[in-house]
Amino acid sequence: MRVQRVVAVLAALTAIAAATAAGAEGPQPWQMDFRPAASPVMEEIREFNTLLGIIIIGTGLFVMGLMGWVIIRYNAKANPVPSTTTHNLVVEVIWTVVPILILVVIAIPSFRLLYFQDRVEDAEMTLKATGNQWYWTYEYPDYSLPGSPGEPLTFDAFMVEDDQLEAGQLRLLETDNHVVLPVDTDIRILVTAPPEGVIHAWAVPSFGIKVDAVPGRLNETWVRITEPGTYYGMCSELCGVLHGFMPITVDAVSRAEFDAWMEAQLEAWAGLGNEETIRLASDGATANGEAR
Ligand SMILES: [Cu+2]
Repeated sequence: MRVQRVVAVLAALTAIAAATAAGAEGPQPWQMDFRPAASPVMEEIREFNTLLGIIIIGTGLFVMGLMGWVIIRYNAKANPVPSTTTHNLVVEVIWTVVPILILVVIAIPSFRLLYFQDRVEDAEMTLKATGNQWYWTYEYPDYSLPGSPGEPLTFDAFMVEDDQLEAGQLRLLETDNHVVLPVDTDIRILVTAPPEGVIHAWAVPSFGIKVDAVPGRLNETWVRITEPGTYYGMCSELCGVLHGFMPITVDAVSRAEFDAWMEAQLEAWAGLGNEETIRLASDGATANGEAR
Protein backbone atom coordinates (compact mmCIF):
# COMPACT_ATOMS: atom_id res chain seq x y z
CA MET A 1 0.00 0.00 0.00
CA ARG A 2 2.67 2.39 1.10
CA VAL A 3 4.99 1.26 -1.67
CA GLN A 4 2.22 1.92 -4.18
CA ARG A 5 1.79 5.44 -2.88
CA VAL A 6 5.53 6.11 -3.05
CA VAL A 7 5.58 4.81 -6.62
CA ALA A 8 2.63 7.05 -7.50
CA VAL A 9 4.34 10.11 -6.01
CA LEU A 10 7.60 9.29 -7.83
CA ALA A 11 5.70 8.84 -11.08
CA ALA A 12 3.99 12.21 -10.61
CA LEU A 13 7.32 13.91 -9.83
CA THR A 14 8.94 12.30 -12.88
CA ALA A 15 6.05 13.48 -15.01
CA ILE A 16 6.47 17.05 -13.73
CA ALA A 17 10.25 16.90 -14.29
CA ALA A 18 9.76 15.49 -17.79
CA ALA A 19 7.15 18.13 -18.62
CA THR A 20 9.50 20.88 -17.44
CA ALA A 21 12.48 19.42 -19.28
CA ALA A 22 10.50 19.15 -22.50
CA GLY A 23 9.77 22.86 -22.32
CA ALA A 24 6.10 22.21 -21.60
CA GLU A 25 5.60 25.39 -19.79
CA GLY A 26 3.09 26.62 -17.30
CA PRO A 27 2.74 27.22 -13.60
CA GLN A 28 3.75 24.32 -11.36
CA PRO A 29 2.35 23.56 -7.88
CA TRP A 30 4.32 25.41 -5.19
CA GLN A 31 6.43 27.14 -7.77
CA MET A 32 8.43 29.94 -6.13
CA ASP A 33 10.85 30.91 -8.87
CA PHE A 34 10.36 32.34 -12.36
CA ARG A 35 9.20 29.94 -15.01
CA PRO A 36 12.08 28.40 -16.99
CA ALA A 37 13.61 30.80 -19.50
CA ALA A 38 12.80 30.07 -23.15
CA SER A 39 14.41 33.15 -24.73
CA PRO A 40 17.70 35.05 -24.47
CA VAL A 41 15.84 38.01 -22.92
CA MET A 42 14.39 35.87 -20.13
CA GLU A 43 17.81 34.31 -19.48
CA GLU A 44 19.23 37.82 -19.06
CA ILE A 45 16.33 38.78 -16.80
CA ARG A 46 17.07 35.77 -14.59
CA GLU A 47 20.76 36.70 -14.40
CA PHE A 48 19.87 40.30 -13.56
CA ASN A 49 17.47 39.06 -10.88
CA THR A 50 20.27 36.98 -9.36
CA LEU A 51 22.59 39.99 -9.32
CA LEU A 52 19.91 42.11 -7.64
CA GLY A 53 19.26 39.33 -5.12
CA ILE A 54 22.93 39.20 -4.16
CA ILE A 55 23.08 42.99 -3.75
CA ILE A 56 19.83 43.16 -1.77
CA ILE A 57 20.69 40.27 0.56
CA GLY A 58 24.23 41.61 1.04
CA THR A 59 22.91 45.11 1.87
CA GLY A 60 20.28 43.68 4.22
CA LEU A 61 22.80 41.50 6.08
CA PHE A 62 25.30 44.39 6.34
CA VAL A 63 22.71 46.84 7.75
CA MET A 64 21.30 44.25 10.15
CA GLY A 65 24.83 43.35 11.31
CA LEU A 66 25.63 47.03 11.81
CA MET A 67 22.47 47.56 13.85
CA GLY A 68 23.15 44.46 15.94
CA TRP A 69 26.67 45.68 16.64
CA VAL A 70 25.40 49.15 17.68
CA ILE A 71 22.67 47.65 19.88
CA ILE A 72 25.08 45.31 21.70
CA ARG A 73 28.25 47.37 21.82
CA TYR A 74 26.80 50.86 22.38
CA ASN A 75 23.74 50.36 24.59
CA ALA A 76 23.57 52.42 27.79
CA LYS A 77 24.77 49.52 29.93
CA ALA A 78 27.77 48.53 27.81
CA ASN A 79 28.74 52.10 26.97
CA PRO A 80 27.67 54.40 29.87
CA VAL A 81 29.64 57.43 28.60
CA PRO A 82 28.59 58.07 24.98
CA SER A 83 30.92 59.64 22.46
CA THR A 84 30.11 63.24 21.51
CA THR A 85 31.39 62.85 17.93
CA THR A 86 29.08 64.63 15.46
CA HIS A 87 30.90 64.43 12.12
CA ASN A 88 33.34 62.05 10.52
CA LEU A 89 34.49 62.93 7.02
CA VAL A 90 35.73 59.47 6.08
CA VAL A 91 32.51 57.72 7.15
CA GLU A 92 30.36 60.33 5.40
CA VAL A 93 32.28 59.97 2.13
CA ILE A 94 31.95 56.18 2.36
CA TRP A 95 28.21 56.19 2.98
CA THR A 96 27.72 58.53 0.03
CA VAL A 97 30.07 56.92 -2.46
CA VAL A 98 29.32 53.25 -1.78
CA PRO A 99 25.55 53.52 -2.49
CA ILE A 100 26.34 55.46 -5.70
CA LEU A 101 28.67 52.67 -6.79
CA ILE A 102 25.99 50.07 -5.98
CA LEU A 103 23.45 52.01 -8.08
CA VAL A 104 25.91 52.21 -10.99
CA VAL A 105 26.52 48.44 -10.74
CA ILE A 106 22.72 47.98 -10.99
CA ALA A 107 22.13 50.65 -13.65
CA ILE A 108 24.63 49.41 -16.24
CA PRO A 109 23.17 45.88 -16.74
CA SER A 110 19.66 47.28 -16.23
CA PHE A 111 19.91 49.73 -19.14
CA ARG A 112 21.72 47.15 -21.25
CA LEU A 113 18.83 44.73 -20.67
CA LEU A 114 16.21 47.42 -21.43
CA TYR A 115 17.76 48.07 -24.83
CA PHE A 116 18.32 44.35 -25.45
CA GLN A 117 14.64 43.55 -24.97
CA ASP A 118 13.46 46.67 -26.79
CA ARG A 119 13.78 45.48 -30.38
CA VAL A 120 15.69 43.16 -32.68
CA GLU A 121 17.69 44.55 -35.58
CA ASP A 122 16.77 42.16 -38.40
CA ALA A 123 13.58 40.34 -37.53
CA GLU A 124 12.94 37.24 -39.61
CA MET A 125 9.18 37.47 -39.16
CA THR A 126 6.52 39.53 -37.38
CA LEU A 127 3.61 38.69 -35.13
CA LYS A 128 1.03 41.35 -34.30
CA ALA A 129 -1.11 40.96 -31.18
CA THR A 130 -4.15 43.19 -30.68
CA GLY A 131 -5.78 43.31 -27.26
CA ASN A 132 -9.57 43.35 -27.55
CA GLN A 133 -12.26 43.22 -24.86
CA TRP A 134 -11.63 40.41 -23.93
CA TYR A 135 -9.60 38.29 -26.32
CA TRP A 136 -6.50 38.58 -28.44
CA THR A 137 -6.38 38.96 -32.21
CA TYR A 138 -3.23 37.77 -33.96
CA GLU A 139 -1.88 38.74 -37.35
CA TYR A 140 1.01 37.30 -39.33
CA PRO A 141 1.75 40.25 -41.66
CA ASP A 142 4.46 38.29 -43.55
CA TYR A 143 1.90 35.75 -44.71
CA SER A 144 -0.82 37.06 -47.00
CA LEU A 145 -3.89 35.04 -47.81
CA PRO A 146 -3.58 33.45 -51.25
CA GLY A 147 -5.03 35.74 -53.91
CA SER A 148 -5.34 38.77 -51.65
CA PRO A 149 -1.97 40.40 -51.06
CA GLY A 150 -1.91 42.69 -48.07
CA GLU A 151 -4.59 40.66 -46.30
CA PRO A 152 -2.56 38.92 -43.60
CA LEU A 153 -3.44 35.68 -41.85
CA THR A 154 -5.55 36.79 -38.88
CA PHE A 155 -7.38 34.94 -36.16
CA ASP A 156 -8.82 35.49 -32.70
CA ALA A 157 -7.86 33.55 -29.59
CA PHE A 158 -10.49 33.19 -26.88
CA MET A 159 -10.06 31.47 -23.54
CA VAL A 160 -11.38 27.90 -23.34
CA GLU A 161 -14.16 27.88 -20.75
CA ASP A 162 -13.90 25.51 -17.77
CA ASP A 163 -16.57 23.13 -19.05
CA GLN A 164 -14.91 22.91 -22.48
CA LEU A 165 -11.43 22.00 -21.20
CA GLU A 166 -9.92 18.79 -22.50
CA ALA A 167 -7.51 16.56 -20.58
CA GLY A 168 -4.13 18.22 -20.18
CA GLN A 169 -5.41 21.72 -20.88
CA LEU A 170 -4.76 24.34 -18.24
CA ARG A 171 -7.67 26.19 -16.70
CA LEU A 172 -7.68 29.96 -17.43
CA LEU A 173 -4.57 29.59 -19.62
CA GLU A 174 -5.79 27.64 -22.64
CA THR A 175 -7.04 29.45 -25.76
CA ASP A 176 -9.14 28.00 -28.58
CA ASN A 177 -6.61 29.09 -31.22
CA HIS A 178 -2.92 28.88 -30.34
CA VAL A 179 -0.29 31.29 -31.59
CA VAL A 180 2.22 29.13 -33.49
CA LEU A 181 5.78 30.40 -33.75
CA PRO A 182 9.03 28.82 -35.01
CA VAL A 183 11.94 28.29 -32.61
CA ASP A 184 15.41 29.78 -33.19
CA THR A 185 13.92 32.64 -35.20
CA ASP A 186 14.11 36.35 -34.43
CA ILE A 187 10.45 37.33 -34.23
CA ARG A 188 9.33 40.94 -34.00
CA ILE A 189 6.20 41.27 -31.85
CA LEU A 190 3.93 44.26 -32.35
CA VAL A 191 1.33 44.91 -29.66
CA THR A 192 -1.60 47.29 -29.86
CA ALA A 193 -5.29 47.76 -29.05
CA PRO A 194 -8.16 49.13 -31.17
CA PRO A 195 -8.79 52.90 -30.93
CA GLU A 196 -12.04 52.47 -29.00
CA GLY A 197 -10.51 49.82 -26.72
CA VAL A 198 -8.71 49.86 -23.40
CA ILE A 199 -5.15 49.11 -22.34
CA HIS A 200 -4.14 45.44 -22.12
CA ALA A 201 -0.70 43.85 -21.85
CA TRP A 202 0.69 40.91 -23.81
CA ALA A 203 2.77 38.94 -21.33
CA VAL A 204 4.46 35.56 -21.62
CA PRO A 205 6.77 34.99 -18.62
CA SER A 206 9.02 32.34 -20.24
CA PHE A 207 9.84 34.79 -23.04
CA GLY A 208 10.47 37.65 -20.62
CA ILE A 209 7.79 39.67 -22.40
CA LYS A 210 5.29 42.06 -20.87
CA VAL A 211 4.27 44.80 -23.29
CA ASP A 212 1.30 47.12 -22.99
CA ALA A 213 -1.34 47.04 -25.72
CA VAL A 214 -2.30 50.71 -25.90
CA PRO A 215 -5.14 52.00 -28.12
CA GLY A 216 -3.71 53.95 -31.05
CA ARG A 217 -0.13 53.02 -30.27
CA LEU A 218 2.06 50.29 -31.73
CA ASN A 219 4.48 48.85 -29.18
CA GLU A 220 7.32 46.61 -30.21
CA THR A 221 9.37 43.86 -28.64
CA TRP A 222 10.87 40.60 -29.84
CA VAL A 223 11.49 36.99 -28.99
CA ARG A 224 13.80 34.20 -30.04
CA ILE A 225 12.32 31.03 -28.61
CA THR A 226 15.02 28.56 -27.66
CA GLU A 227 12.94 25.45 -26.82
CA PRO A 228 9.96 23.90 -28.58
CA GLY A 229 6.93 23.57 -26.33
CA THR A 230 3.72 25.24 -25.25
CA TYR A 231 4.03 28.51 -23.40
CA TYR A 232 1.36 30.34 -21.47
CA GLY A 233 0.75 33.93 -20.57
CA MET A 234 -2.11 36.27 -19.81
CA CYS A 235 -3.23 39.87 -20.11
CA SER A 236 -1.26 41.74 -17.46
CA GLU A 237 -2.98 45.09 -17.40
CA LEU A 238 -6.23 45.52 -15.48
CA CYS A 239 -8.51 46.02 -18.46
CA GLY A 240 -12.03 45.32 -17.23
CA VAL A 241 -14.39 42.62 -16.00
CA LEU A 242 -12.87 39.82 -18.10
CA HIS A 243 -9.26 40.86 -17.55
CA GLY A 244 -8.42 37.49 -15.98
CA PHE A 245 -9.96 35.58 -18.88
CA MET A 246 -7.90 36.54 -21.91
CA PRO A 247 -4.92 34.17 -21.73
CA ILE A 248 -2.17 33.62 -24.29
CA THR A 249 -1.14 30.17 -25.53
CA VAL A 250 1.92 29.91 -27.75
CA ASP A 251 3.08 26.72 -29.47
CA ALA A 252 6.76 26.89 -30.33
CA VAL A 253 7.62 24.41 -33.07
CA SER A 254 10.46 23.71 -35.50
CA ARG A 255 10.73 25.86 -38.61
CA ALA A 256 9.52 22.96 -40.81
CA GLU A 257 6.48 22.36 -38.58
CA PHE A 258 5.72 26.08 -38.61
CA ASP A 259 5.89 26.24 -42.40
CA ALA A 260 3.56 23.25 -42.66
CA TRP A 261 1.14 24.82 -40.16
CA MET A 262 1.18 28.12 -42.02
CA GLU A 263 0.54 26.42 -45.34
CA ALA A 264 -2.43 24.55 -43.87
CA GLN A 265 -3.82 27.78 -42.35
CA LEU A 266 -3.52 29.72 -45.60
CA GLU A 267 -5.14 26.88 -47.52
CA ALA A 268 -8.03 26.73 -45.07
CA TRP A 269 -8.52 30.49 -45.31
CA ALA A 270 -8.22 30.50 -49.08
CA GLY A 271 -11.02 27.91 -49.23
CA LEU A 272 -13.36 30.36 -47.53
CA GLY A 273 -12.96 32.96 -50.27
CA ASN A 274 -12.28 36.61 -49.63
CA GLU A 275 -15.81 37.87 -49.07
CA GLU A 276 -16.52 35.00 -46.73
CA THR A 277 -13.34 35.73 -44.78
CA ILE A 278 -14.20 39.39 -44.39
CA ARG A 279 -17.79 38.58 -43.46
CA LEU A 280 -16.64 36.07 -40.82
CA ALA A 281 -14.16 38.54 -39.43
CA SER A 282 -16.71 41.33 -39.16
CA ASP A 283 -19.34 38.96 -37.72
CA GLY A 284 -16.88 37.94 -35.03
CA ALA A 285 -16.18 41.59 -34.35
CA THR A 286 -19.86 42.48 -34.01
CA ALA A 287 -20.55 39.50 -31.79
CA ASN A 288 -17.96 40.77 -29.37
CA GLY A 289 -19.10 44.36 -29.50
CA GLU A 290 -15.87 45.37 -31.16
CA ALA A 291 -15.12 47.00 -34.46
CA ARG A 292 -11.63 46.28 -35.66
CU1 LIG B 1 -6.73 42.78 -21.04
